[in-house]
Amino acid sequence: MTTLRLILGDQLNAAHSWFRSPRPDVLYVMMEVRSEADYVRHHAQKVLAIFAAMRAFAAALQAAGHRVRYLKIGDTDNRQSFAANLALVAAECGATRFERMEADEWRVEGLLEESAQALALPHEVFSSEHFLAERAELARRFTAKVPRMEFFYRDMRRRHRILLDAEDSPVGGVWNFDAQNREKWPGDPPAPEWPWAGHDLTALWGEITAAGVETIGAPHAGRVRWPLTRREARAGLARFIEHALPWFGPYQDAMSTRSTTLFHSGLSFALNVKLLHPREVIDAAVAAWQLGKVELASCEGFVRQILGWREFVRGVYWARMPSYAQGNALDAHRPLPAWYWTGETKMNCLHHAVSQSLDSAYAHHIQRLMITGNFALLAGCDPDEVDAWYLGIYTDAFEWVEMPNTRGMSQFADGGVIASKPYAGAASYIGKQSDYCKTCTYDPKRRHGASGRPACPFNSLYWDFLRRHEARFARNPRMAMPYKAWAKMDEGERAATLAQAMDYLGKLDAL
Ligand code: FAD
Ligand code: DLZ
Ligand code: SF4
Repeated sequence: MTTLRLILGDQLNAAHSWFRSPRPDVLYVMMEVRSEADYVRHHAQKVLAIFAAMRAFAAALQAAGHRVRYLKIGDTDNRQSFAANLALVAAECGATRFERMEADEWRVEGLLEESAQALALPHEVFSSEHFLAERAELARRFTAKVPRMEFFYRDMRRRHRILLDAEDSPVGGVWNFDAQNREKWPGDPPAPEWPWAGHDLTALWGEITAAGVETIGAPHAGRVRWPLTRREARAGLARFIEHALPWFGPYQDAMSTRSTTLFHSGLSFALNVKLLHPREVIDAAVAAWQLGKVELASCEGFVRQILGWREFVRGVYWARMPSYAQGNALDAHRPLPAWYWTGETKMNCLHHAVSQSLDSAYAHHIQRLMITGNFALLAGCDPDEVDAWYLGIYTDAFEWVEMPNTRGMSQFADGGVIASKPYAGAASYIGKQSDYCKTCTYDPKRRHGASGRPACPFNSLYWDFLRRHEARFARNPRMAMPYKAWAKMDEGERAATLAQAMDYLGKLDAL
């Protein structure tokens, strides 16, 4: 009697009840497969980090006495898909039962259901024991009407008793300190170094390329700077709490040419492959506040991202898939400009955000939302292309979290399920939050004009975006200010601005 248990590349949860004690009747199977490496063009560091973390996890299980069958990408008997490899290993070991954890992606859940049918063995699905809200709970809370994130978050604070006082009210008297979290970073305090040490994965990179996997971005295979084990992830969490969390709040929305991460944690990869549990990350932040090491505004701002946004987008994803993947509420069809794959644009903010992403497989939230995402939104780029770009380029990109952020929060392609207004901004916003504009070819103050320092494309595209979508947004109270400003603008100024937008839209690749 052998039970075959599948562990996916983003299920590296050593604390899972499966692993409490070794069982001679259980064989764990892990596999590096072309079907997962190829369904989208991934960043080289994403493939490297996932495979290396999977190998380290398998080795740790074996060292603890568990039986593991591990298929490497270049193994000759690797059939390169979940279904075919499961059939192979089930036959090899004479499996009498198949068990797996819930997959986080709708696509993979379907593949594994089909694989289980084909195996024709008794089949059981377990929780991944990672999220704070289980899928059944999400199904109850995310019905036809999706709650607003703020109310979901307050509910999660109450349910999990996080940052509450004795009367079940939020500590500090308010639920949300967002208004205090919008400062520009002057360069002081100095931002911490990149949070992760390097790993020499040259041999693994050789195996990946020999197998023919095609990737984007810089592999930096001799020094892959991502956490591969729980021990490393825990150490990174401790460093973040000590050196960055105190400044997380005020500089949460800041951007700079001088720092890739600023005061962000860089923990998303470790969280998403489940090397870290969200509760331990939240508890570490709350403990730092209780000890007086960080202000409440920073602690709460950080907790909100994990207890609020991360769990919330997962709720939206499972409530709305598969139709969510087709949403294109703003009817956007332009191809993504070619420089999204090279960083070669004169727009300094985009040059930095894209180049950094290609180099490190990381950008922090406000770069994703207000630089790369904002531009694609204003230019009317096809959400399918935008989605594929975000799903490939970041080490933390898994569809359940990437898609609602991209299609919903950033591109408004879901028609407002996630965001109550589009995250559209002109150069004034980018200039206020960053040092990008100072050294840019374009003039952040101009709406139109090519002579001297040409007008910043974000400005004319912003007004063109508002005009294009007037019917949808003009009556949205949160959009009243810009529509009023547009109405007040001189007729000639409006015409010149829209003509500038037309001109830029006709030559996006050259900007
Ligand atoms: P920090 O700023 O230190 O935040 C701490 C943690 O909070 C993160 O590690 C993450 O787990 C969580 N978090 C923060 N913001 C969000 C959010 N909006 N949604 C869900 N969790 C959040 N996050 C991903 O994990 N994977 C993605 O593929 C992804 N794609 C995105 C695409 C777009 C267009 C946008 C606007 C955001 C996306 N995000 C994604 C959310 C967010 O940008 C990243 O989680 C964050 O930048 C990761 O860096 P960090 O660990 O330094 O985050
Ligand atoms: C992202 C990814 C990649 C590139 N490769 C593998 C793989 O070879 N084997 C595997 O088990 N998982 C991989 N993953 C992660 C899966 O795509 C992940 O399990 C799904 O994204 C489900 O959330
Ligand atoms: Fe970006 Fe415009 Fe500022 Fe240049 S001027 S950095 S394009 S916002």
